[in-house]
Amino acid sequence: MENGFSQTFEDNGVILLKGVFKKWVPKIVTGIEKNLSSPSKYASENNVDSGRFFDDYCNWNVISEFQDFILNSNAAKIAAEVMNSKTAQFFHDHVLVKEGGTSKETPWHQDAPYYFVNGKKTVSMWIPVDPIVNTGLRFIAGSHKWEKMVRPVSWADNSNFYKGEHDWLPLPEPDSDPENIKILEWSMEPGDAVLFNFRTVHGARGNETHMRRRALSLRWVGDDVTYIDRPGQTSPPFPNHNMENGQILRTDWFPILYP
Ligand SMILES: O=C(O)CCC(=O)C(=O)O
Repeated sequence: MENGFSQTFEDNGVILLKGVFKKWVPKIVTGIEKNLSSPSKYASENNVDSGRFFDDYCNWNVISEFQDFILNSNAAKIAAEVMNSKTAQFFHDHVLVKEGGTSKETPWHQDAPYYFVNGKKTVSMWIPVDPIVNTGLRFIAGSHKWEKMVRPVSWADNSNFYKGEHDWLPLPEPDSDPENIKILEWSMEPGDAVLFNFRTVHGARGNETHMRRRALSLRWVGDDVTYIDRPGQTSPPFPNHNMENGQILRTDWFPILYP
């Protein structure tokens, strides 16, 4: 692992790791194709005008290739290291497929407000299995340190994700303010990963290429994380979880995989 691995993540809220999961790509591809052919009740097509933007989550218990990857790769160890946490607790898996010819952008957002997770030590790992040029995630450097969170929206139509009035920041428009907002983005190869904090603001362009853009995101939490109520049903919802504010996430649903 490169020197300053954790420091770069701490400063920018995101880090690119080249080739870390390269040998797992065939398994992840098989898992994604299984998911596409047999979506769960949570799958969404995200209301696109052209192409396809599919996403689905929480399938690692039924897709053996995902389970193998999550349990037997060094993902948990990397998660603990980058979060600077003694433990890495698995939160969920998320498949995201933006087919070629899909103009729909992924809105700028943070993962945190959609989740019932409170704490600084968090990491999402976005792992593409197709080459990425101009179609990958884009990050606002340092945005994980913003005090308030950005208004979470429905990806289908950018409407408010939670009902009612809440003290969110408005959706940022980083492309119109390049002098003040630094965007980080990279070309990527299959099996590379971008790791980012749940509070790092990110989004993506449409996929105007002729290539598929399939990715698996793994979500991890660290040793300072506890359950927090949000103003409505979260995404994923995890019905009947029976947790209360301040509890650590129940380990029978969210296993500690490192150490
Ligand atoms: O793949 C995308 O377009 C969005 C992915 C994302 O927001 C995430 O993995 O947190």
